[in-house]
Amino acid sequence: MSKIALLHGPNLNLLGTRETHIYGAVTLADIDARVAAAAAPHEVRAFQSNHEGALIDFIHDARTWADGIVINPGAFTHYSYALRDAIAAVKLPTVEVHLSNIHAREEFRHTSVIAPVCVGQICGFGWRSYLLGLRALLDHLQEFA
Ligand code: CA2
Repeated sequence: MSKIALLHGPNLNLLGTRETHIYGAVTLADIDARVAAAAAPHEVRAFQSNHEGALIDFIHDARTWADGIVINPGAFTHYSYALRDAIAAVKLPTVEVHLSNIHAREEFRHTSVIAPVCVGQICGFGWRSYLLGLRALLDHLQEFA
């Protein structure tokens, strides 16, 4: 069985309470529960932080127990070279996910500095982006790990 680290970046703890027209009405706890249910019998350990360093620490620690990472880096997607370096350093297969279609939004969201160190990126499917990202990661692990 695989162990999956599920990471959520800044402000995603507010999901379901504000900006529901963009991000949907589903809460982060709902997403974690849906991902965990879809992943069974694989194990998912979820973590959200508004702090870059805390996300980086979690990624470093994941090196000791995880087989792969699903991450929604939030706005860090667009500028955090530190998060990118952490993902590259641990060498765990990583799938980047986004609720919204970042390529159809403001110009600054079109760039991901995280995507080049990921297996792939899924965006635009609301909370289902997480399920698609999980499926893609599990298939990748089965084929290549
Ligand atoms: O579409 C996504 O999943 C994003 O990663 C969400 C980030 C945004 O900065 C990225 O460009 C795309 C923002 C997350 C903010 O989440 C909120 C949730 C509820 C209320 C306010 C913000």
